[in-house]
Amino acid sequence: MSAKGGEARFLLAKGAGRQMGLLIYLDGAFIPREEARVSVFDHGYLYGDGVFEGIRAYDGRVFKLEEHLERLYDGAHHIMLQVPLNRRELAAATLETLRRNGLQDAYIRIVVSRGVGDLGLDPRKCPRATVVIIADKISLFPQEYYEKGLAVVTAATRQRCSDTIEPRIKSLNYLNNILVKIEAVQAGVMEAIMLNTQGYVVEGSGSNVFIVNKKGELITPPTYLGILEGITRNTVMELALAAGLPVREDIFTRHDLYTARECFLTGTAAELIPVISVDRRTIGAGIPGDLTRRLMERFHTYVRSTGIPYA
Ligand code: PXG
Repeated sequence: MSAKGGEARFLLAKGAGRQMGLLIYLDGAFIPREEARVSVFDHGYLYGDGVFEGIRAYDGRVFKLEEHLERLYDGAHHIMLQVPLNRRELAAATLETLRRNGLQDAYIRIVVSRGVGDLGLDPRKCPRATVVIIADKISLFPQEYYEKGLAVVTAATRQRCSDTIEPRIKSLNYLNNILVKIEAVQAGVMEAIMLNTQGYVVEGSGSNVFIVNKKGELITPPTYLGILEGITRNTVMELALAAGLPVREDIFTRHDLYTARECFLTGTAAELIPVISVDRRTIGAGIPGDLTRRLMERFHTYVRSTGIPYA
């Protein structure tokens, strides 16, 4: 009996060990997942004061690392947050996190928060920013949705105006996006699309949006409308241009969305995913469109043929 118990404990420990195997970068040290903790006095926790990035690695190479770091440092610059590492050092720490965890395909989360300080908003209370890098697996939507497409709704929650928190900053303040996600969940779908206060389509809760109009043009909202300038979005625009497809940034409304021939969402976590209905209006033929599928193929080939190797 005791041997059995011992075996059970061992198996449990082995299973748990796999989980615990994950090493988190925290302020210069690599720490087991269970022990990687940030203070409750960190202003990232107290006030959502900080910036983050979500990055992917494919086949041992980090996709668009420089672009992600540029966005992170631009956001930090805007909120006057001094990242304690320079870009080269943060890139090296990111690659090292991947190596330490032996991950070939991964989702990487870099979080730079204002750091530990007293209660009170004043960022000067925080002498040093906290830097966390997590590398793990992610699958945002089940595989079947990439094949048959997503049903989405438009959210009642509007995008914040650029004169409030600039949507181009990937800040730790994601409550607006979470409210949009809650609307999706309440409607029984996986994602919701946001409009701005003028009724123009802007983006998803964690993704950018594209339509193919009746002329066969690929259209995505311009950044000045108030969106996160997605790195996947920019990649898809480049791939479309390279393939000779007409692509442009333009404003459009729910009507254009409902009457589009095709629609899809892009994001680092989501990659490229077809949308087949919006607010229960069928998009095109109600199946992933030809152009969407062609771009998905090009995207998957491209991500595996580029990026910074770390093996
Ligand atoms: N818009 C918003 C609001 C985002 O948060 C994107 C667009 C796509 O950008 P990239 O650069 O990734 O192509 C994002 C990024 C999630 C999750 O779990 C998604 C993001 C960030 C954090 C979490 O769905 N998306």
